[in-house]
This record gives sequence, structure tokens and C-alpha cells, in this order.
Amino acid sequence: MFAMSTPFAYTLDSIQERIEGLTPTSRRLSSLRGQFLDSRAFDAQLAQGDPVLYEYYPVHRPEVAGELFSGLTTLYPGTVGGEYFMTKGHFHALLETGEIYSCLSGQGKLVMETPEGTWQVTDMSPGVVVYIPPRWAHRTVNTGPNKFSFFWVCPADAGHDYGSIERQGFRKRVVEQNGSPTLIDNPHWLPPAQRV
Ligand code: S6P
Ligand code: ZN
Repeated sequence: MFAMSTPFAYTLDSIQERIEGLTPTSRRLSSLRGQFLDSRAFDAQLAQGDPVLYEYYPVHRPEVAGELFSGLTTLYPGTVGGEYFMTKGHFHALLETGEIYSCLSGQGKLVMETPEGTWQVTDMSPGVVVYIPPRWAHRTVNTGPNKFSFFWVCPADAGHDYGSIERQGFRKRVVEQNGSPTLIDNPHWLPPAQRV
């Protein structure tokens, strides 16, 4: 589907939170091992089952300059040790490529940072569009009680670089404190010069 190189249309179903006609890719709790701060809570939760944390519907295009990669991602609500369900997060393999995120439903945050450690966290709710500049890693966090979904588009040759995020996470984490989403410092985060 969508393999043609003539203009084409697709339907974002914001009620069902899917792209009609596409099969989603799912990421389960087990695929985020080491990403949540509280590893004991992670293990305890995983012992109870391995739920889907998020699903995305990618509209694949040839990975060449000039093409655009787009799709829809839906994050389910929940926490692990008080830290909200989140995507793995990544830099683009082609670092100098940006991305657009547009919230369709739910409530969340977009956590971003540069390789040097400059960070920004932006609230997302339906209607909010965030421009992620080239060089900024990005992770979404569902801070609400319902599903959180967003549409995204980036250069098709951008690629994904999960490495440094998998090793130490983002500089800021989003946790529930007194019932509200709160930003805390990530104790595992080191500035680039101190990393081994
Ligand atoms: C791709 C874009 C999204 C994410 C998706 C899953 O550049 O940013 O499609 O891939 O939301 O996140 P992650 O961090 O697991 O790839
Ligand atoms: Zn991306």
C-alpha cells in the first residue's frame, strides 16, 4: 500500500487512532528494558504481563533525500514506578534532519534535547503542532488518563539512532508527583565530555 510515486491520500482515524489500511508496529513493555528509572518496578510490572506501550502506523517511502516519511503513533496511558509510559526516543541517524509532530488526541509531553544537552519539554494536546529542529532527539510521554496520539512527518532518509538514549536516557524524565506530571533530572545523564 502507498507504494506509488504519484500523489496519494490516506485517512488518519483519530477516533480509532490508526491509519486505515495499515498494520501497526507495536512496542511492548519488554522492549523498553533499562529505559525507566525504577528497574525494580519495571521487573515487577513485566512479571504481571507484557502490555503494548505504543503502536505506530508508518507510511513507508523510499529512504532517499526528497521523500517524506509520515505516520501516526498512539501511546497508551500508564506508569512504571511513577514514570509515565513513553516512547524509546531517538536522534535521527542523519542528525541534521527535523520532524513535525501534531497531536490528535490525549495529553502528553514531547521531551527533546540536543547532543550537547540543551533540553526542552513541550506540552501536547489536540491541535498543538511541534516543530522539532534538526539535531534534537525526541521522546513522547503520555501524561493523561487516555490514549495519546500524534501525526508525524520527517525526511524519509532521516533514520533512527537509539544508541545514546538507550544507554543513559534523556536529561529530563516525566514522573507523576502528587497526581501531576513533573519534570525531574535524570540521575544517569552525563554531559558528553564525561561519557565513556
Ligand atoms: C520517526 C518518528 C516516530 C517515532 C515513533 C516511535 O522519526 O519520530 O515515528 O519513531 O513515535 O518512537 P521510537 O522512539 O520508538 O522510534
Ligand atoms: Zn524521529
